Amino acid sequence: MEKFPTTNKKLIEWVNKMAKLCSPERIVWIDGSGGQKLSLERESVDSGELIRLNQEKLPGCFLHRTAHDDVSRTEHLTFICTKKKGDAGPNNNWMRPFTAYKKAREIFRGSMKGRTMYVIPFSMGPVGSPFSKIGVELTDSRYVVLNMLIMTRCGQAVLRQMERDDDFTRCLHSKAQLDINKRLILHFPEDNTIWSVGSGYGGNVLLGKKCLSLRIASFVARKEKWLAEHMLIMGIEEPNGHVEYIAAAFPSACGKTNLAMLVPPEGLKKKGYRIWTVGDDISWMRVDSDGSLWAINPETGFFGVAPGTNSKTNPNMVETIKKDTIYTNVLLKPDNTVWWEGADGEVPAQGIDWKGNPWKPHARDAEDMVIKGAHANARFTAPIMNCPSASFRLEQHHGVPISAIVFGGRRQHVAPLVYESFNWQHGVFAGATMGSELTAAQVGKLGQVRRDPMAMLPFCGYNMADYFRHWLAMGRLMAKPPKIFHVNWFMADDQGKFLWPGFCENLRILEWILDRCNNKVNAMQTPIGYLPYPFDIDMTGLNLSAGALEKLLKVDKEEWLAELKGINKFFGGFRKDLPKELWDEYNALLGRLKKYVQ
Ligand code: OXD
Ligand code: MN
Repeated sequence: MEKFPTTNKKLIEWVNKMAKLCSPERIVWIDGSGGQKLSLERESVDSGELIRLNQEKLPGCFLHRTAHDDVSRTEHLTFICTKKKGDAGPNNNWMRPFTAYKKAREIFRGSMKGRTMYVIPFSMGPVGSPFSKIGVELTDSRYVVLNMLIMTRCGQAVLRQMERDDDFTRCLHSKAQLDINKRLILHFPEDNTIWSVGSGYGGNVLLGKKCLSLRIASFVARKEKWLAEHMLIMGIEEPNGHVEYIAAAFPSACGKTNLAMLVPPEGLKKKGYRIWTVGDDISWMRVDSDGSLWAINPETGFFGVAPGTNSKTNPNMVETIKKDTIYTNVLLKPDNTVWWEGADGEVPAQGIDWKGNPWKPHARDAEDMVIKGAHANARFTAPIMNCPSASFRLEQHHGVPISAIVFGGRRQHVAPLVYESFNWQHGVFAGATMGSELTAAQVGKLGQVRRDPMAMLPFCGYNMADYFRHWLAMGRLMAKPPKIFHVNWFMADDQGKFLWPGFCENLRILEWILDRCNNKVNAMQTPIGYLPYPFDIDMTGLNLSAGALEKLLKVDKEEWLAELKGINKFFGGFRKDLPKELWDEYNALLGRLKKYVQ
């Protein structure tokens, strides 16, 4: 009989039951101590799971390589398992819970033979905060344990909390044989349970992240009347020293992480602006006793994309990942440091690529394709506390008050640089119709719009029509709801050249957003919402091409009428489930556009 460091009966029974299924050689409880972390790192290096990097240049840093077919989230193997299919909605893959458990049980059976099963008690959000949720992940992967130690609060403090509050999300993970044909990422929201098997990739196996904090949490949030969102949270310190907070949702590859920790451009820095990073990926938001929306970032780390990260695109991240970081699938340089496409400095003359093969620049594979040193989805896992712009409010149990919610997409045309919605319901419509054009990096027709409401399409753990209804209801719960905006950093001219420089210059638009929240500036009323007067955007030190700002702030009637056709088709997919309010917004916009004289 194992000795357990807890008296929580539910936990003991569940660990015993899962151990019986997976047959590990031993069970180790993660206590969150530095000593245990050091032993795990040592064991991982000995077993080859991690490579210790140059400790002078990159103290506390390691490199991990995944299996070649296990490099990103596998959405087609990800399921929401509710009793009724309609509860998962058209936005999710669905499997009957009985079938899902049965299928996965066959893969889990004996999968940890000869291995250690680690028990990781973790808290999403500050331990003990009424905002937070507790989970326990069982895993046979040391890489998972070491990543979870960065991404979440784990160990003794959580176990102590569990003596008081015995409810928790049961998260079971096994690498099993890392076989893509025996890989399943299963969510059982009705049982508060997640089972992930056959993968070693972060998004599939760090179960506190997408699986708990978005898919399961969104399901719970609807019942408990709060919001679990795929959003960054950032504080913008204004010249008067006051910090205002915004939450923003963008589909993948639209620069969420870069925005969350931007360094103000010179002119705005001089004025006195400064950014405080609360989170780059997930926001849990509740209506507090003051009638406003308050947000926490449930995580304690970044799991960011390495390629393209450099001192120009994200200087704060470059600082953050200089220590205590786990790199995954990047290039290893001869001096035991790392590199990726789009990193600072010279392209190395040689190295070991993400697959573990010798690499030289411009080398080509059998299909004559250039071999990348790092995988396009190579990652780093790093503590938020290492970030120079880390917010001083990260540990506050009620989080931060949200003044504005910002939605955005990647659109060459149609969506102007920024617009403000007329009210909450109109803002929900803007979020629900959000979309991005496919880039060369994605499967599909170039330029085709993929709708990704609130950037939650792969992460909403229930029927998205009900999710929209929940968003509408949340607006009615708030005495002072945040204003909702839509931004588009990616407008292009007819040659496809970006009209807006993006990156740190985006702060100029956030400044306008806050000025609107604080009633400091007027705006132009257009059919799609309020747009800035060009003179209200601080352009000091920025030379845009002639007429660019006017193009960026234009509402093109014909383009919007065409856009509405796409929205009509998208809404039609939800049939009678779509809330009537969204059709009302659709019809109202159509009416305003028809009357619009440009
Ligand atoms: C992520 C994603 O990994 O959104 O954060 O795909
Ligand atoms: Mn994300």
